[in-house]
Amino acid sequence: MSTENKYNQYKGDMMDRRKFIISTGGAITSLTLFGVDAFAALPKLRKKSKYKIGFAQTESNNPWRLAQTKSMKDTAAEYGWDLVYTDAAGSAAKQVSDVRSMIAQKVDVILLAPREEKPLAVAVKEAKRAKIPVFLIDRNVDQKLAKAGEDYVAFVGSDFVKEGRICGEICAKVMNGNAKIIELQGTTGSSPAIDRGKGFKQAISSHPGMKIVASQSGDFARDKGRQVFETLYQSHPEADLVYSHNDEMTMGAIAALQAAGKVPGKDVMLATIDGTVDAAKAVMSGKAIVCVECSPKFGPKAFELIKRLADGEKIPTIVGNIDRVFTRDNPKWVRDKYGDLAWKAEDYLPEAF
Ligand code: GZL
Repeated sequence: MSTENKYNQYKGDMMDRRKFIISTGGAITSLTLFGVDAFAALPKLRKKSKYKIGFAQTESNNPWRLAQTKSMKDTAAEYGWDLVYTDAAGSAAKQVSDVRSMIAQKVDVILLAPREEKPLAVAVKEAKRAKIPVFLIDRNVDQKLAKAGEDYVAFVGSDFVKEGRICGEICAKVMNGNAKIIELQGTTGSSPAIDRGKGFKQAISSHPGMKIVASQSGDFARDKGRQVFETLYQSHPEADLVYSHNDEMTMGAIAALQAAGKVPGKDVMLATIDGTVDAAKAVMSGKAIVCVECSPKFGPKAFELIKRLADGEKIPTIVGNIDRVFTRDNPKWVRDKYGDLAWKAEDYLPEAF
């Protein structure tokens, strides 16, 4: 090969090598610049006698939220640790800025209940970059945007798909596989709303007679749930079953049915999730077929996990809740299917929130 050709060959190789270095260098830069720091390890938690814990709450518009907040505050007091509490008042954007303020205050750990799966992933990654461990409490973030065990320590909460599936299974059995269903969805984009809808549809998919005739978000709120149900029921008077993603919206639907001269539990059956006092009583009185538990009492479990993290333990990426199944009579077929999780609502009532 002539000298000139050898030089051109060398130049070409160098160009290829330069291109490779620029492209990979650029990729690594962009990975760190744009926060896709998938290579960085989870932040550690130094062992000390007292911590400053941030708890970023979504809102305080229902008994579930109030009970969750009380559980966190009571547990922080028992531990003697400082709690920095924020309330996003139903705004995901405010919840992101609440987390940013905790980062600025250099809290030791952040407990976050992401109001919606996508917007809060940004806050999770910013906390990681600030070397603050995050536990996602009760709700999750979109796993394509932030991952447990990589960007945050763990998700601590219920299996929402299973909650929805149990509601669907029990409704299908009680309605003999035939129902026109109005679905009251939780907060749009929240993991409980997404997955409770998924689980219920999975369960009824094997029953062609179980048809969802209308589905709309009541934002997990009682009055919004009432208004939404009223509108949907006016358009679908044939509906004979309400599947509601939480008790507050269920209570709204019951109020709307009664205002329309209908008898809940007779003209229209209801299935619900959470385990509030009102819902337990609705099951006991036959207004609701079933209430699947979703306990808000996260304080003890969350603080125990913080201690274990400080002790250097490997924390599982999912720390699940046990959700019981409350019916009025806890019949044999329910006990056979759900075992020890099957309870009579009246036996659960003293624990209800
Ligand atoms: C579920 C929780 C939900 C409750 C609602 O873990 O996120 O939010 O089911 C609450 O009652 O508003």
